Amino acid sequence: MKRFCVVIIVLLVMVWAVSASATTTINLGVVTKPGSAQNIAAEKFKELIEPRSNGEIVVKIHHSGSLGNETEILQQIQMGTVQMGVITVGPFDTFDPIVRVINYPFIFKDNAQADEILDGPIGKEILTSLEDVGFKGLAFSENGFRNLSNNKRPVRTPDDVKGLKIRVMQSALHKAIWQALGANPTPMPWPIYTELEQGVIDGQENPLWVFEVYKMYEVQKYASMTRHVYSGHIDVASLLWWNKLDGKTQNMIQKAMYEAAVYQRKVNRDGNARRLALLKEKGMQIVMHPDVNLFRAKVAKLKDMDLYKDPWVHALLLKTLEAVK
Ligand code: EAX
Repeated sequence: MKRFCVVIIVLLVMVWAVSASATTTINLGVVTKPGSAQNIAAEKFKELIEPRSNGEIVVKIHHSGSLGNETEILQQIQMGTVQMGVITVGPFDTFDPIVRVINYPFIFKDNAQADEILDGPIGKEILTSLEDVGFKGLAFSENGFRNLSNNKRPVRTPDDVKGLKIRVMQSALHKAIWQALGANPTPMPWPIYTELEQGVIDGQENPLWVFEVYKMYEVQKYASMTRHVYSGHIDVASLLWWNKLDGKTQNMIQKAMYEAAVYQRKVNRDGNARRLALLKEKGMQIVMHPDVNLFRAKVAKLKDMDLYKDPWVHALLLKTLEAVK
């Protein structure tokens, strides 16, 4: 009897060990709530990879800031306590200044150009650079082109921006952009509904899906289609964790994340006309064609500022500006 029990226990331990080693759980963090651009990329990734891995990979999406804000999620990914994240480019700024190249104001004229650069060698160089700070960069999904909203007045030129209290992401570059435009920018992590509602800030800037999903139309009267920054997400994994995976698993993750990103970019873009109509219906006053050339002129000096002084960052910025000509 005693021997029988030992055999059973040994068997149970073996079963546990095999099943434990066979399942990889990916904890994936996003700051936003379901329906958001980040969540759509994360959910598509989960949907693609779980069946392909025959149940060996399980993706747990931690959303709505349950792991903290985007900077905090990135810190946990760096440490390896969280395996993956879909994170807006802005907050990567504090970790690796190279990302400022692709958040340079007005750098991409349209979606096709953003895709061409981000899916090409320049995007690859940025993803690879992130390895120096503990991230395995997998792909770029997107927030989209950012537009300004505020509660004070319609904005057509930089003069209209003067003195507006604008919330920006936790990024030195984004703060500098709005300083150059004459606003009074305040870096704050997402979400910001309460601050807008209470009037702590006058405005914010984000792509159209944010206006819809986070009901900006309830707390913001005016919007201007400034499209001042193309706002990507970087879909990242923890390098510490990544390096422990076998090559087959790495390829499977890489491929599924890229496909999820391509899918999400399309869905996001397809929704913009509908969102614009919704915002008008909700009573927002929309300036469709602000004088973008005046905005562009105000921020042109940014490329000579300290933000881009690292020789490698500066060189990649010039190369990218050349490539988009
Ligand atoms: O989706 O913090 C921000 O403004 C970001 O755009 C955030 O991802 C909201």
